[in-house]
Amino acid sequence: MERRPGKAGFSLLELLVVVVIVSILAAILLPRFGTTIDKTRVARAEQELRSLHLAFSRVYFDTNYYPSEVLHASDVGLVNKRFVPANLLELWDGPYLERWPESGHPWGGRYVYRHRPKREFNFDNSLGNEVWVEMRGGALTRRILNIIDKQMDDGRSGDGLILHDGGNTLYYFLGEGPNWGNQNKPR
Ligand SMILES: [Ca+2]
Ligand SMILES: [Ca+2]
Repeated sequence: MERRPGKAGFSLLELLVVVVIVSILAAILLPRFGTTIDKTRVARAEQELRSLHLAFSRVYFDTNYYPSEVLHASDVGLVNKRFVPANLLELWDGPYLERWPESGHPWGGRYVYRHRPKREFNFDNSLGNEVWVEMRGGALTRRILNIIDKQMDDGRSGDGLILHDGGNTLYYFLGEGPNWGNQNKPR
């Protein structure tokens, strides 16, 4: 049988070339693909944080108070008014948000509303009226939180209006003011 060295050798070479090209492409494209996913998620998280900020600012503007924290409740008074005190029901002009992001943030954890003392967010010298939203848990990493801090704040984890620690929780400052539960205390 006549051997066709040219053809057989070329096929092997072709195969090798294809393998090399595929590995190079994978090396180039896979990290980019990963970054693209991150960018999309980062954009969604930033949009959700801004929506929450706006909604809480509007409910504060209307009722003169921020909602109180409610244990185990996600929506504390932006969508549903069941936690609004009776004397403020007339001022509540919601819903301020179409729905609370129940499915959580883009990396699988939750958004949590906080109204409690936080020294780092005490800008009015009255400790205890600090209000913020936490983005916590899931597959959050220090890198993701750094990107968000850079894009929405000052890029420093321990300073400014966005703080984060350990790559697991982001604290997003919303404002300062009394809440529905302490509306009789001095402002
Ligand atoms: Ca304060
Ligand atoms: Ca910061």
